[in-house]
Amino acid sequence: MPTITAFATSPDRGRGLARDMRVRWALEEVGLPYDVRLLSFAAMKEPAHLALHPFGQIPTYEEDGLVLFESGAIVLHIAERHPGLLPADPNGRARAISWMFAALNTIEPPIVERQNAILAEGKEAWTAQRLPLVEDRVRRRLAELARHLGAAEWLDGAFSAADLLMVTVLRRLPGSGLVEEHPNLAAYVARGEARPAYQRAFAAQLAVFEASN
Ligand code: GTB
Repeated sequence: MPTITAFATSPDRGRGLARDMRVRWALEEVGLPYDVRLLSFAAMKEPAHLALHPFGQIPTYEEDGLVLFESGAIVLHIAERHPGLLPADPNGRARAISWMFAALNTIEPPIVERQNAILAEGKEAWTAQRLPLVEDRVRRRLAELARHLGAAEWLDGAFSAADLLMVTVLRRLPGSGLVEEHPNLAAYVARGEARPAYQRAFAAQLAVFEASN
């Protein structure tokens, strides 16, 4: 049984915004039971955890002597070894992997930049000027994504690890109204969240937060 790591007390207060959520969801989609080791912020920076994760973060993934970090790599590892998260045909699989990278490499960076502008730099005098620029970068990517998605249910055919990652990335804009500017994107996120595997993963991380309070 794999073991993953997660925040002992998540700063998102159980809203499933930290990156263990995407790993939990992937494990639930393929029906793989898992253990969770909860870490404090201090424990993440101690040698025992740094031996698993060079940057002292969550999530990590341990299974039969294999240690992985980076949520995208972990989800890809799970998807490659268990049916249900990647198409069987090689071209469809390659396209799904392109979309996994797009979620993490093209869509997530401006979203993280916006989050940093608000949470880490919100008190700086220049944030009021900079934030609209940062939000425009997010808007541009969301408009492009919405145009690609159109009326489709998922990014490329059946639900895949790409949708799993993209939905978790889009969920990092709570209360901003940015996703809601595109009704098809809002419906896409809602479709992801309605999946039974998502709901089990969400409930599991929420239970951790509730137990810590
Ligand atoms: N690229 C890595 C990956 O995809 O796995 C990034 C991992 C990462 O950023 N981990 C964060 C972490 O361990 C948690 S998820 N941070 C502690 C540290 O760096 O010391 C990022 C996150 C944190 C909190 C919220 N939130 O409160 O809403 C959302 C997302």
